[in-house]
Amino acid sequence: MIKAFIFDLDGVIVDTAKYHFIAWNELAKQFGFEITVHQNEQLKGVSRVKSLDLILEWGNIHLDQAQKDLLLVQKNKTYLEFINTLSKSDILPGIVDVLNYLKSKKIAIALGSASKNAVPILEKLEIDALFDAIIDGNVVEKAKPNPEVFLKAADKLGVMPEYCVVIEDAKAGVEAANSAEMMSIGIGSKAVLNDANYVLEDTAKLSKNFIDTLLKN
Ligand code: B16
Ligand code: MG
Repeated sequence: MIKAFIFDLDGVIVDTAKYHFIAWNELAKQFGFEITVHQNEQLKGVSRVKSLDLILEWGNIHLDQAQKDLLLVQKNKTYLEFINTLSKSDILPGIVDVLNYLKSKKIAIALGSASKNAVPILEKLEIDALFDAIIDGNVVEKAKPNPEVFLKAADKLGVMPEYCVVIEDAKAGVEAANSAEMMSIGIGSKAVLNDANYVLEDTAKLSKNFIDTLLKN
């Protein structure tokens, strides 16, 4: 019996991946290289600290912690300039309808994101009030694929993990949901998200019919 839905943020509710990509690339350019689209895929769902480590590894750059901290602040500053332009119109197709439909069915809703900017993003999108629990990068210690983010969300909602459904666009997020013993719905390519219980090619496919089928089973 499904009692809660836990949504990832970037790639499920809003496409902020393109802004992360620009901000990380500005940083990489300072060191004389650029991040490829393929490399950017590997940054999805990965924390800011871990993303920087990967990028420095790709550029074969070695820095001390103080230098890394400065870069993390710089990257986030660039990223926030884009985030400040967000509005309701940036919410991915079908998401507002799904959130409202779940509310009407009295299904609990949580956010489970690696982002430390999750709350201001939801506020910009004007959907923060629809979430019964928000678990983000500020309260999670172990990054996806560790299930901590989703287990904390279930705990905050007071729902057993087996009654939760996770909506994720990243492979690491699907793995985290599976480790938490929750049902996983992947948004994106079947080839990448093959471990998910269901894969939908985009958020517009999260129809009322699809939700009803899940709730009935
Ligand atoms: P921030 P999600 C993740 O969000 C992004 O997919 C990932 O690219 C980003 O590095 C991470 O948040 C941290 O974001 O720099 O805002 O703390 O997909 O888990 O919602
Ligand atoms: Mg994501």
